[in-house]
This record gives sequence, C-alpha cells and structure tokens, in this order.
Amino acid sequence: GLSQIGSESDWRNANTESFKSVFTAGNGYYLLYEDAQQKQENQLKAVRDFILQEVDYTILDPIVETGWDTVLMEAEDAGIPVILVDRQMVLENDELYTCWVGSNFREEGRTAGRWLEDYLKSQGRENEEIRMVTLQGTPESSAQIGRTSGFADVLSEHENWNMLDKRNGEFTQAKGQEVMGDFLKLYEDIDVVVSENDNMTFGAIEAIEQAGRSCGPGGDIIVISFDAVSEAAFTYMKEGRLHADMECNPFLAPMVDTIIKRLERNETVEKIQYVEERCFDAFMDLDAVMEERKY
Ligand code: GYE
Repeated sequence: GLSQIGSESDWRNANTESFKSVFTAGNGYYLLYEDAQQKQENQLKAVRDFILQEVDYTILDPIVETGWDTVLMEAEDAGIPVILVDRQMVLENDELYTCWVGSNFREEGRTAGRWLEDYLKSQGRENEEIRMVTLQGTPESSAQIGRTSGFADVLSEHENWNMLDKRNGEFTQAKGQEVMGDFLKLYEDIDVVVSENDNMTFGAIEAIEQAGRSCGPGGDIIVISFDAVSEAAFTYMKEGRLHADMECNPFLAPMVDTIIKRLERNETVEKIQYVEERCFDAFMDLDAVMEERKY
C-alpha cells in the first residue's frame, strides 16, 4: 500500500510515476495506491484501509511531521512494516517505522544560502543590503521546515541580508504566483526570492514578469528554487529567467524496492537513507548536465 500526498507539483508527479513504474505486477508487486489530496486525515484512513486489506508493506509519505503515533501503533499491532519516503515524522518512538528514504532538506536550504553567498560575492554585492522574501511550502512539512531552517542557518551569518517576509505558497504554481504578486505590491526593491519548490517558482516568475520586472541573470530579481525538475526548471535557467535550483531527487521507488527485497530475506536495512543531490545554476553547461543526469 502506498499513501501518496497528492499531485501538487511536478516533483510529486515524478515521484508517483517512480512508484507506479517500479511496483508493477511484472516486478512481483500488487500496488494499492491512495492519493490523499493534501489531507492528513485521508492518509490516516489509507493506512487503516491497508491494515484491513492485510498488505505486506505500507509505504507512507507523511504530509506533515506530527500526528502519526496512533496509526503507526495500529500498523505495528497488525505486524505491517511501514516504510517512510520523502518527508519525515516526529514520533515518540522511532521504532514505529522500519526506515526512511528521502532528501536532506535542511542541507538543501543551506546549499541555497551558500550559493547566494558566493553569487553575491561574485557580483561585488556582499556588503549591500539584500532584501529577500520566501515562498514557503506546505506548513509543517519536512520539506518546508528543512528548507526554511537550512536557509536561515546561512541568513543568520549575514547582518545585511534582510528577510522581509515568508508566506505559504502551498507548493503550487497558482499559489506561488498569487503570493509573489502580493509581495511585489507590498515591498519595493526585492532583491532575492527564495522559493521552496519549482512550481511556486514558475508561478513567481509569471508574477514578476507580469509586474514588468525581470528575474534571472541580467534581470533585477534573483530567484532561487528547489527540486530542479526536468525539464521545466532547466529550461527556465537556460532562458536566463531563473538563477539557481537545488536538486531534489523524486525517484525513490528503486530504493524502496531494494529495501523490501532485503526485508523479505530477513536482512537489516539502514534506518535513514539520504539520496545524493546537487546544486545547479544558470551559469553551468546545463545541456551537458541534462545529458548525464538520470532524470
Ligand atoms: O519539493 C515539492 C513537493 O516533499 C520534497 O513536495 C517534497 C516536496 C517537493 O510538492 O515540489
């Protein structure tokens, strides 16, 4: 049984596709797929349905970090291992899940901060006042918490970086565009937009351009994004409308497949498994990157 969060973004769709293409009958699986439509209560219901249907494994991508203890105890009582993917949980007892695979979101946030630090330096702007806004993802999700706090780690080292506002853009293009439109009305002279996923970024770029402003190298606003989805994010960077993008790998299903095979052989699995990720920017040879990149 797989409890997926929804279909809010290109990243999410690539992630769903990853599971559907790996967990096939041909590979020896029967996948029960549940789309929670952005509601934790739907995920709780899905896990309980999986228990009733006596699945062998539950794969769960938790929309937010808290509120899972009871349902995981129910899965444990039923003897069903729970594998967490992508986002993490804060639990009283970490024994309640078998293992987790996904991204180091805090590291992604720090990488974004370090990228900005280097870039401003290269432009001779390291001592200027830098006015920034953040488009945040789903509140209380690991991806939001990690990216916000990782960026804040670097922000705290720069007195001249001024974070004017942080607002929820729900990880969607429509909301990203709306919130960016509000920011542009509220604040003059925004230098940097930190956008916690690509779809909000695409919406933000629309809003910036509609307001008669420009972004990307040569433009007046620096936009930093997360996910680096193929090919849209690369196209924006190649067009010079997006500065930098922190990679977030959506293809987690092969790792889960390996984990399940190990568990079937009664072998141990690592509790926490991070996927490797990079940072891309508009100044790289992006065609070469896309050729060697697997997704
Ligand atoms: O960055 C965003 C998605 O949890 C890593 O959720 C995931 C995030 C991803 O909607 O695009």
